[in-house]
Amino acid sequence: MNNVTATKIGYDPIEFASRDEIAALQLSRLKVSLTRAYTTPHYRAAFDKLGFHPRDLAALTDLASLPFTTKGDLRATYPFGLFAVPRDQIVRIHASSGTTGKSTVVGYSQADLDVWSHLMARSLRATGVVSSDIVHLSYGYGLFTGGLGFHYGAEKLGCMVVPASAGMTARQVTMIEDFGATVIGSTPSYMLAILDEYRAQGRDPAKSSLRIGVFGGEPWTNAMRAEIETAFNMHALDCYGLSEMMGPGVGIECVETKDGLHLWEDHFLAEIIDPETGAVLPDGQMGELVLTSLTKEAMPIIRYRTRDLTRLLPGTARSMRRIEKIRGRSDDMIILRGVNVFPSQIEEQLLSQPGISPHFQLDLHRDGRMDKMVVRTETAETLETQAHSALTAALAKRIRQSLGLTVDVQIGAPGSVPRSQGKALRVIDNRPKD
Ligand code: DLL
Repeated sequence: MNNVTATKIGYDPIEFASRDEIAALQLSRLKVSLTRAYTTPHYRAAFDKLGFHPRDLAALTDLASLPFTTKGDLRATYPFGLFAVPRDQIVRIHASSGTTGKSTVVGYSQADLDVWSHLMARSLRATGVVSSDIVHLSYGYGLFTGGLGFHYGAEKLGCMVVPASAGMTARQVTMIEDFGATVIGSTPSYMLAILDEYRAQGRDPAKSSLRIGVFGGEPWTNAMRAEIETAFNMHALDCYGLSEMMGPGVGIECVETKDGLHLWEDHFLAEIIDPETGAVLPDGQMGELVLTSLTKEAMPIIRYRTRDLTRLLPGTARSMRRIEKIRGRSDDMIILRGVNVFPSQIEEQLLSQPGISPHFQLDLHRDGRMDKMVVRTETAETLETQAHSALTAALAKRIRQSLGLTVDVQIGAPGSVPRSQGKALRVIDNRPKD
């Protein structure tokens, strides 16, 4: 694998600052952020109800007494109700369609876009990207924050950007090869589609010019990392973010450690809560990530319930704390006959079974009184009937033994599982809602 070395040249001093310095900066910025939020009817009503005024904040821990913000609050104030600056200071909006209900809108001032570009540039630098890189972006451009978020960050770093967007996979491969891209950004599931296309064109992905891939927007496992790194002979790093906080670039894995994602704590304040009780949990415990924006002008967000499950870990390559790779969203957790399982756990099993492709979908339905799950995946290569049956049985056994779940396994021919161009649709739940 190409060697990537990190030096401190060009880095922001705060990335290596002491915890005390970071906490002091957070406290002063939190006061400003709460004051900004208080100018919106939503937060004014929420804080007034508690008899809280932003000037009352004395310590970071005081934040725990304030109410959460949820996706529901964004829907209730749709489209522009949470904006804390006059409409004419908003220079960009993004929106998420969401899988259920109304879409949500987020707005940015020019200063917000500048912070975002800066943090994406900082994130890409942490993955080993340098100004001489050619960055091919296969994240969707548009209302999704992936494309433009990476685009501005890579340009800020001085890279040459290829704004490919997602789709037309055969052309993506042509562009990567013709332009000699050294870095790629895409959702991890779309990277697998690009990998398939390399093979379909008879090209060896390991011989591509790519040396770094920065993947995010959806959960993916370390097993998937190994698959992508081996196939392309490159580094695959995880990038976390969400529209409500900014977009991509809230947290990033550093190439020197690849041990979870450093959160940019100078701009976001992180808490982990028990998703049932809402109580704040100590570092190291698994729970739901709650984020507060510290520098956002147009749309400050206080204690946003991300629904993403992870835990907070001490800093390593940077002083700022890390989150463990996101296990999944609490709303993606499948409860099948009383067993809790995340799609990422199935992904790990599929990737540890030789002969299976990493593409999959989980189909849930009710059969009589019984809830059933069909794991739909496909073979890496076309197989004889006998080998196919043996592989089906082996995979079902592996899932039963590792996760304690009896599932139906259906292994189709290569290419039979629908491919995504953005975030993969992993779970199709057709069980009656009772
Ligand atoms: O997905 C921002 C993004 C784009 C991040 C490209 C990284 C790369 P949303 O569309 O608002 O924003 O979706 C946010 O996606 O709450 C997580 O559930 C999930 N997600 C994002 N990054 C990761 C990741 C963008 N690295 C939601 N691992 C978040 C796991 C992720 N889940």
